[in-house]
Amino acid sequence: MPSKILIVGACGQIGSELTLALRDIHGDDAVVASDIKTPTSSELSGGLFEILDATDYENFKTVVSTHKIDTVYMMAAMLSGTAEKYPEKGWDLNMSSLFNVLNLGKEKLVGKIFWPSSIAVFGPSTPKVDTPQQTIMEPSTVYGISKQAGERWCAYYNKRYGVDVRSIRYPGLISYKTPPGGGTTDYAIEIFHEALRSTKYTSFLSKDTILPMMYMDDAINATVSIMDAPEESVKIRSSYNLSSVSFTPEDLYTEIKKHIQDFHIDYEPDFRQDIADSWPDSIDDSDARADWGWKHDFDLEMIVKEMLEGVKSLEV
Ligand code: AKB
Repeated sequence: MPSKILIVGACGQIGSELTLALRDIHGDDAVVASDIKTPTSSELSGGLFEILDATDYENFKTVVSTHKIDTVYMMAAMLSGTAEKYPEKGWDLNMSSLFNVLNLGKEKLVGKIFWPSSIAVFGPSTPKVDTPQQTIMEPSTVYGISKQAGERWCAYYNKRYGVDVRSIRYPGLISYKTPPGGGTTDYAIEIFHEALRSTKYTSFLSKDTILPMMYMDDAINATVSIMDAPEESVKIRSSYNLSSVSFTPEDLYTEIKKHIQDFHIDYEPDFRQDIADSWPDSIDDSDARADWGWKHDFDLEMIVKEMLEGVKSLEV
């Protein structure tokens, strides 16, 4: 029987693009999108869709059995900036949604699971440059703590119950189709909208804050690749480091200015500066490259070109 896929958090920044990519690959009937709210994007509402509260195990079980789901992508999460405002809510959502999906795996109700981790698992005591796969991890944010704990639970469920769970530590993701929600790296998306809307952007991170970033198409490719990889080649069952480019707000501004000369930036760092300062500058992802053949396509120049065209197309 062909595998049937459930995407949880399908209306979010990654979930929406992942849904479209998986429908392209496997066909509309093989992919069920779900979220706690009804989709606003007409593209997403075209295919199979279920309202699903990821913190409600019974709700999960019903959707999984109704559609005979085999593979789940658990993309619902509260990101770093928002979780600092609502620490307990962030912890509850991020952990209970993960436990629900891991328990579906433990009960053999689903086969394969994808769960996203993040560079937020690292903290101020982590080596900042070319951060290794295995290193000191003392995250200082609620989001990072939940992702680090989540990684340990993934590895535990894999070892103890044989759950085939796979994960990636996403860097800051850049995309234009669906707005991000409450992340520290969101400046790198807002800047494009402001560059095209007005001639000025005020960055909430300082000009020299370097962070690992990635274009959404690369992130979707990585997600599909790790899920397609043979089980034995996914050797790390906590989460894989993943990297493509690292840049600062000033680097991004300079690249955008090559296309829009009359564009200005200023800097007013807010509470997210501390979060960004606790994260790595760059990531060593050689395990992902060696184990399941990860490689990225988009550099900063290409990202800027694609983003400007993409954001412009939304305004037509
Ligand atoms: C965030 O900024 O919270 C996310 C992340 C790096 O996981 N984009």
